[in-house]
Amino acid sequence: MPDPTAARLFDTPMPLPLSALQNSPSFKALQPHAERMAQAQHSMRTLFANNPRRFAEMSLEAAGVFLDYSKNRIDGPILQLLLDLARERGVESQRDAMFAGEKINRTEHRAVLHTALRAPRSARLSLDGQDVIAEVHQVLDRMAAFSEQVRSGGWTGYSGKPITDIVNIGIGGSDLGPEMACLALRPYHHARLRLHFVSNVDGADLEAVLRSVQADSTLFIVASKTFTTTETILNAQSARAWFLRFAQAADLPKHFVAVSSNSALVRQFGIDEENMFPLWDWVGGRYSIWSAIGLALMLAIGPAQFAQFLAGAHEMDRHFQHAPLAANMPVLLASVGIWNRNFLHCSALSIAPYHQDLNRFPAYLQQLEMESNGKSVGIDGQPIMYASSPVIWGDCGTNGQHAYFQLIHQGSDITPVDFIAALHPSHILPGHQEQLLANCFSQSEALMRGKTADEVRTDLGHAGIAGSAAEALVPHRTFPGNRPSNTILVEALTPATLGALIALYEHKTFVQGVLWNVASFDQWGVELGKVLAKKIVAQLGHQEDTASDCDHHDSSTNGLIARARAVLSKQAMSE
Ligand code: G6Q
Repeated sequence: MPDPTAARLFDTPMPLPLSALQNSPSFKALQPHAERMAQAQHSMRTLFANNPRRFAEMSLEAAGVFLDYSKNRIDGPILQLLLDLARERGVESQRDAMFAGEKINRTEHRAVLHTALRAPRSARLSLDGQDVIAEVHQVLDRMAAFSEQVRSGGWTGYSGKPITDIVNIGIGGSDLGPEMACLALRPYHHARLRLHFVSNVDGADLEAVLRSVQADSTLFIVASKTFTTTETILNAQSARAWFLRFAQAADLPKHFVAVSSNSALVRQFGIDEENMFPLWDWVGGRYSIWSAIGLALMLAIGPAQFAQFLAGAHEMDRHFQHAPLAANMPVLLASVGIWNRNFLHCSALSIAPYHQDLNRFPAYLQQLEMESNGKSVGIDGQPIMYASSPVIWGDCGTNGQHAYFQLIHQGSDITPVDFIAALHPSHILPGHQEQLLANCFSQSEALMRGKTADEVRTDLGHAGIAGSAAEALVPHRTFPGNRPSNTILVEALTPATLGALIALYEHKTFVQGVLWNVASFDQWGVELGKVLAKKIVAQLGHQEDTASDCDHHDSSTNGLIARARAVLSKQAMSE
């Protein structure tokens, strides 16, 4: 099979057929608009100047989330065609199939029902004869009862002390969601409980946490859907070994609970079923914060606030299900992303939360979007001949402004930005919030407007720099502008608005996956990582210095293994 990536990257004349997406009438009709938008009279500066209603026309609110997508290189006809494209590619029917529990995860033959995890008790949904909503609420009730006990101090450690520290051991989807959400909802935390997250198999991660906690007041949550993930199981075993230096095996049930769908392995690890909170195969790892994987979050903020978190997401679900495409926030956000990726050829999207508590949100979205849509084969198994997920990266504002924003303003690639802010601060320090928001809004304005050479000359003139000295500086101080961004605002970062914000991006990712026709709910690239290291681990652990053991790889890998073995075996001998 020819490598489609090569065709895209090097423009080689490979005779590959156009895909259904590229053949769709709206996709074809959109192409000339990209050229049109490159002309000066269609720059965003001009579009704003010519239409005072642009912001009003290109912004909307749903589930407590406000989206301004007016600072994109789009206009009415483009937007219309993008929405036609969504319709032609079956976004509405695919969406309905997902909510109805159809097995839309075709490569794993599973339903995709994270939306059922936040449906109210009164909702109805059955899957393979099981009452999904009843099962979900049964687990939520168990989580709530457990959380209440821990939070009230009724659940005590082996010495009778209440729990003070909670250590979530998990990785990927079993770590990023709870960690991101716990950080985001910091002001809602129970005063006695400190939350820790251990994911990396690098023992430094666990060791640092173990140094900061006391065994008799620490609760470990081993969070692993499969309970086979090497990093998590090794970290959990090391945590248990550490714990048993202070306590007896009989004390384990007070200090170790599990979240998993694999009860046999949980039992084998030594955790009783009554200390295990289940999840189902129709919950993808990166969509699992709403399930028992959210236990750390529920412990931190309490069952009532966790219910608000679910309710916020559910409100966004209802909006996504029922709003017409032209007023449907996830569809609009996804469509603008498709325009930037497939027509303006932007290969990255930067996430800039102007809120310190959303520190881990870029990493969370990185997994959500890149793991879901980082694919180059369509659902039909054929190579796709267009770009799919952009690279998602970013950091909190205003820090990013003092670092990589240089590239965003003046770099050779155009990187769209999603600015995210809460209008109310989550602190009481005067003056900070105005600074923060001013920075957020002025960055998107500067990206859109840019600065012309004449404007630079005027500025230089005011600073007393003229003539050749000024002309030498002009190209460096000119900003092209016309660089796209979205701004997403919530009134305050609460459990409900955080839930809605996450659900917005989940559905955006879903819509883009449908348009790109990729299998958004599998992750074979991640699965590969889970098996690749196994062979080398065995080779690294081999103490005899016989190079032939690791000769099965290429010379680079063999050489790296040999170097590591030499150091590790010396270290083992000196211990
Ligand atoms: C998420 C991925 C992946 C997964 C981790 C942890 O969608 O599948 O990030 O969550 O690999 O898997 P376990 O929960 O099974 O340990």
